[in-house]
Amino acid sequence: MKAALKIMLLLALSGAWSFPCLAGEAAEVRIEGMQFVPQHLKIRAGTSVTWVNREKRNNHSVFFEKEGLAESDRLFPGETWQRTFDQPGSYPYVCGPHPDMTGTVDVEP
Ligand SMILES: [Cu+2]
Repeated sequence: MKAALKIMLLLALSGAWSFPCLAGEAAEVRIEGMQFVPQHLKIRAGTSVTWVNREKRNNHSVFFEKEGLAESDRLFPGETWQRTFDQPGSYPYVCGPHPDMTGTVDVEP
């Protein structure tokens, strides 16, 4: 019994038991070094993704151009932009002023 408790405690401490809740999850994409990090983000449906501009000077945007959505406002250093993904699918995006900056959000059911 004591050993079992010890193992449970170790598992809890190691993070093995930290289950993400499925609804209302949050994820973050950093913008730094002229890149979206991570460039390919995998999330569950219902997750809100926040893009954070971690640059010192450059401003960027988040533009889901292929969906025909409006480009986000320009994100200056320290600013954020958020979108919630309720439908499964693959969502490619670019940075408006820097079309070479690309990223994808893959939304799983
Ligand atoms: Cu950019």
